Amino acid sequence: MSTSTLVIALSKGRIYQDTLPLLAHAGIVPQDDPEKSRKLILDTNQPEVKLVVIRATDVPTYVQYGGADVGVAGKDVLMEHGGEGLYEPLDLRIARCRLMVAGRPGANDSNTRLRIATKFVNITRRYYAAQGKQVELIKLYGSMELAPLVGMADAIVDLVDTGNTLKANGLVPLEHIADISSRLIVNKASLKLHSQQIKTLIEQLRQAVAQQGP
Ligand code: PRT
Ligand code: MG
Repeated sequence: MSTSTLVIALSKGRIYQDTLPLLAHAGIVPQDDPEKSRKLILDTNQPEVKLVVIRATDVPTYVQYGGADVGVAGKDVLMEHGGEGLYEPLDLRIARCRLMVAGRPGANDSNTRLRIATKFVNITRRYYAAQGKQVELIKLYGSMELAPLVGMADAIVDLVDTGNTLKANGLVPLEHIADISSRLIVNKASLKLHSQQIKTLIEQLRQAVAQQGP
């Protein structure tokens, strides 16, 4: 790839779907559909802009190490990653949800040390440490809701949108940790190298977000 190429990292699914209209506002239109294509680098209508479509949790890592110049990642993923080497200039206000402690009603009342199952181990450790509480963490990679049902954990830390997944499993939200939305992230070296290209992109996306409404 030429050095003037700008690489944008996205994840499949809701982030890709919600970012497309924002990119279109910036005049960037992908030439392939990542849900159909097996290609890892997608061309766009602009010869100097490429998209890479990767796992949501890998987006900050690609941008941190310069594998991509910019990316779109959930605040949950950024909080868990730590944000090292990343500049976060814009809240895109897409893929919104809440990061919560959830469990059976009253699960967090006990005075004994709680067992928490989550994929967000760093966030969870910090959250309880700030309250001076010792918890036991169980790292999972998905379907956290199952852990309390099979008696493996007292509670979970997970993302909640409608609350339907919790409800379907007899769980309730117990504590609110953070409001989540997706953010534009930029590699700090890229910002210097592609300064004008990236500043223009940020401004166009900022306008698209404002037009998108509340
Ligand atoms: O799915 P995969 O393992 O490939 O990766 P991922 O889960 O990291 O990616 P993806 O695309 O599912 O999520 C990407 C980002 O979308 C997350 O990092 C969040 O910032 C954001 N987002 C917004 C959500 C949700 N809403 C959401 N509801 N991510 C996940 N969920 C899940 C949640 O984990 C739970 O299982 O949906 C379920 C709850 O939804 P409700 O509506 O039943 O409450
Ligand atoms: Mg998912």
